[in-house]
Amino acid sequence: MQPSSKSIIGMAKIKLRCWLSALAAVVITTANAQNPLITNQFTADPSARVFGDKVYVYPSHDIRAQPGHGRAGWFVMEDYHVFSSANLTDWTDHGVIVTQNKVPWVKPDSYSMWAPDCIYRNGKYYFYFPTTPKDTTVSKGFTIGVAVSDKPTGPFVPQPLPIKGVRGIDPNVFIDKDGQAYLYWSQQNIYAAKLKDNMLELASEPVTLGELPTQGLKEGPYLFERKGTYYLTYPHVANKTERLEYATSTSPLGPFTVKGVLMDESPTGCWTNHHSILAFKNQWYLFYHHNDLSPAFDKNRSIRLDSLFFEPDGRIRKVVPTLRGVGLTDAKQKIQLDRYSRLSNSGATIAFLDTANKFQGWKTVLASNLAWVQYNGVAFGKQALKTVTLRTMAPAGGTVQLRADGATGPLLAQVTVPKGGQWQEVKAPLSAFKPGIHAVVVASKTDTPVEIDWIRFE
Ligand code: FUB
Repeated sequence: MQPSSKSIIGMAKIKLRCWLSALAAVVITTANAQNPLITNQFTADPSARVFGDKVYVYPSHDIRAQPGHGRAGWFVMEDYHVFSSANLTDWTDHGVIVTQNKVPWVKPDSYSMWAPDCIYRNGKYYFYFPTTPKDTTVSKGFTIGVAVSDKPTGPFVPQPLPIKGVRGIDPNVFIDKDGQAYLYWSQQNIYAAKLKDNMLELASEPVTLGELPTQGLKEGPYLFERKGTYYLTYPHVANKTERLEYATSTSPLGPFTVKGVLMDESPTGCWTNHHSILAFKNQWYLFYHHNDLSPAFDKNRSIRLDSLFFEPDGRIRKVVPTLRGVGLTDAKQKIQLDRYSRLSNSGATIAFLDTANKFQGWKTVLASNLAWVQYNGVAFGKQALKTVTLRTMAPAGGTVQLRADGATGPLLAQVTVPKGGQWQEVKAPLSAFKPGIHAVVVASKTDTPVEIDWIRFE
């Protein structure tokens, strides 16, 4: 039987509705090779995992308090997104996976969806999150719940109740080689317990990991194993703000021996740090956070990523935070020089493009002759590129030179920036092409300021 024109229209409408709802959950790709990793929203407390051939990051999601929504001056967090990347350079936002008012046991509008974790077991992804229960007999403060999915990107279905017997924040789950799973969490101290095979219930009484520092807040535990050593890593306030420390053991439940600091306190006073550590394609990485996009308010944070190395005896080499981050930047993509590797001691500064909308990102300002900025790890490929485009502004006009590999390296291009108070894209021919991977140095040749948003080779 032929469908009637009415039913054809009906089917088309249904298809359109399905298509529109798929579009509503559409992924947003944010190409970004530098720190912070995500620049279109605040992200914090990154729990990163390798699932298949990709890295997935489950951060918490800071937002600004609005009248009647969240407490001004404090953490305001209502949901979680998940981000993925196959190369640690291009990140895809898969959208919201869990939101406070859709979890049956969560106190509505409590805006306390703090640092989560996610782990894979037997075909399911278990997402652990701490927040405030509406039933205060469960906990007067925080407790920890689980949401389960068939895919790392969701949909995650929250369990009807939080995990029994857990009070605290910052869940972290570790599965040992023998298949035993452990839950770690914090509430002043750091606690641990075995998890049942269903990953939803404790299988043992919680123990306090008591060999850690006794003075100063400890939170955000993250446990991993390498070459038979169990590393318990955690933020700790030894002085004024959190730094990342670690202790080791031959067993997931300790006893642990404190080993040292793996990242110092923030030099600019961001009070929290929260991290995770993983190996991906034969390199270890540290995910952590800083308040890059909100320098005046450190409860609006942004996740970062830097490489991590072990000494031959298994100690963790201290990670020095960078803006450049990890990975290579394709010469044909926008190269954000403000996420620099090196900057000249005088004349070069970094500033927000728009102080009223910091999500616009940053610019490099070369204020005087010879001021320079260096950006490492630009992948030029093999095929000769012919031009470079700068998004730039020079109120009095200016000239910059681009060189490969260093301030005295081969000249790639000289670019004259016409006088003007507006951003403009200025294109110049390349005088040389260097195949392969190079640092790019951009240096001013005039005493009048030149501002650069990004550069791109073609
Ligand atoms: O993000 C809220 C809280 O701040 C986390 O749970 C702590 O680890 C700290 O980063």
